[in-house]
Amino acid sequence: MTTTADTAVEELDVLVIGAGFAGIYQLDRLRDLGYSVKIYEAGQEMGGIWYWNCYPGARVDTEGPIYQLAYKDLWKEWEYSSLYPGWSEVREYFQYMDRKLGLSKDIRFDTRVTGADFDTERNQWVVRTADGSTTRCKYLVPCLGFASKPYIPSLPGLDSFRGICHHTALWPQDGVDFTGKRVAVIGTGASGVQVIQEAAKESVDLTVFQRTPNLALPMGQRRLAPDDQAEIKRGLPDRFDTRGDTFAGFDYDFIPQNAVEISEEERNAGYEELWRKGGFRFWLATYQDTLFVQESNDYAYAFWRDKVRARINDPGLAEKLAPTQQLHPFGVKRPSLEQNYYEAYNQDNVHLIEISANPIDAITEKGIKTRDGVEHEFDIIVLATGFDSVSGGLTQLDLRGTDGSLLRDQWSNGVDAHLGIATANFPNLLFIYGPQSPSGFCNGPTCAEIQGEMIVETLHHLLSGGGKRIESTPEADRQWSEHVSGLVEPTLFPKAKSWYMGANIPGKPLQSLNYPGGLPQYRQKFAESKENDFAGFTIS
Ligand code: N01
Repeated sequence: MTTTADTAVEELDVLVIGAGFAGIYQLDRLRDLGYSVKIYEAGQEMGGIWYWNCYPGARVDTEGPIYQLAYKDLWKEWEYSSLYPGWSEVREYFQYMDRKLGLSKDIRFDTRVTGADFDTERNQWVVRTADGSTTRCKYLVPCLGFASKPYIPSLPGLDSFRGICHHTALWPQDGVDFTGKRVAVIGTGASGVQVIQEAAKESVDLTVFQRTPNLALPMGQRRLAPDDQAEIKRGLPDRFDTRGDTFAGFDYDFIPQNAVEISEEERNAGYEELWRKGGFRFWLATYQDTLFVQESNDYAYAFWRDKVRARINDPGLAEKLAPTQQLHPFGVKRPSLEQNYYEAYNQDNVHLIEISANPIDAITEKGIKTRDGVEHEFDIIVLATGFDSVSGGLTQLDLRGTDGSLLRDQWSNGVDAHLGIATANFPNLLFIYGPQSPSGFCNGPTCAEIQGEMIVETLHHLLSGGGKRIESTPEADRQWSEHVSGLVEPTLFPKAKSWYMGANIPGKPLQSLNYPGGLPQYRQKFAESKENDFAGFTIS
């Protein structure tokens, strides 16, 4: 640490922002390679998304065994107790990694980075934090996840509500008790579905405000017995190896067969098998044309709809939760994994208000007033309204590049980011889970390691050539954007208003925020750049 007249300025090789999977992998890898590196983390603990999203029912939608790092054989001594672990157990996994790797000694908790300027004379980032401190680093590596900027819609009167109101991603660490309370949940995305399942059990009265039904899939949750754990351990090395070769970093991939080219009997037998196996298989291990060809997608939707409607007693409710005609193609808005979501609506204490037909007019002191003039009274309002996803984490920071302009201004008409890890005018800024990388399409720990290694290799290339500064070119950024647009264009993704396309935030430019070509192609693109002397980057 160097000291100037009035302030102490910490100097580092690498400053990582965020102590989720990507951040801690980056810290440990770079530390081993001899860099001076620290993480600044806004929360009080490690865990990234699992620190902030501690709402009732928060649970990972990836099978636990592959929701961990393959790195340093950490998995040999770790077991999740159920197939889909809850948030507190994922946090325990981070504590376990800390005990093994000694991470927290190099993490400054409760330290929110607010912005950074690039000092072109010293080729350093000058990073500011909310507590007023300044840090200088050669390389800045934001590992913000794709959901670090919660989105709260501008609902008139929101501040006037006298009860308890929280966004799911800003949930109080000491929890909120739903027991005996009248609860409202606004939003039926992944967060909404999970919190609804818990609130239905605990509250005296639950009202769900649904704008678009979630096309949720059966999770297939189960406890893992000692025999299961032993079998999982035997299979894990192969499953880890497979992860990098699949579209979404899981250990399964699309069936290389088109639903439109096979008989109805064969197609339905395939769907039944995927449904029985559970999880995201009905989405990401299904026929390869499902997310491209409307006819194929229609088959998947009809199968999903009929399965779900069979679980809902009231036909009117069934029509709202699983409409006869699909509102958007299946799977181009993220399906949730559920355990008892549809059965919850059969309970007398659970009500559904379709705000597409009867919008929220205002939040009042007592509750929520809908367009039909009814004021619904609540003790607790849960805002499960999502995130300014993928790009929002970066653009909320005051990051200023070489010409003094802000990153959010540079991206005001849309994101351009070479390989999804760098953008012109911002040298030595390398981001993980960033826009136009697999990000929200990828199992987190898989991409933490794969993209983490890309950062390691990029820094190694820079330093081995004696360079001080690496940055992508505007041309490379533009070409990458065009490549991403070209990949999403033939898919059905643009047909839904989803966070995948930035459509959930009013005024946000519409574009594919995640890399839609799958992990193998993404890795291949990085390999091509590397083989060509890191094409798309300039070094000085
Ligand atoms: O957010 P979302 P999320 N008035 O954007 C509604 C990951 N995740 O936090 O669909 C009323 O999906 C909105 O309605 P509509 C996962 O990748 C993972 O649930 O836009 N309603 C929608 O229903 C996920 O996809 C896990 O019509 C409004 C909801 O709010 C991503 O994070 C758990 C509204 C927002 O859904 C985001 O999920 C949780 C308004 N003005 C999250 N604005 C696990 O792995 C929005 N909505 C378990």
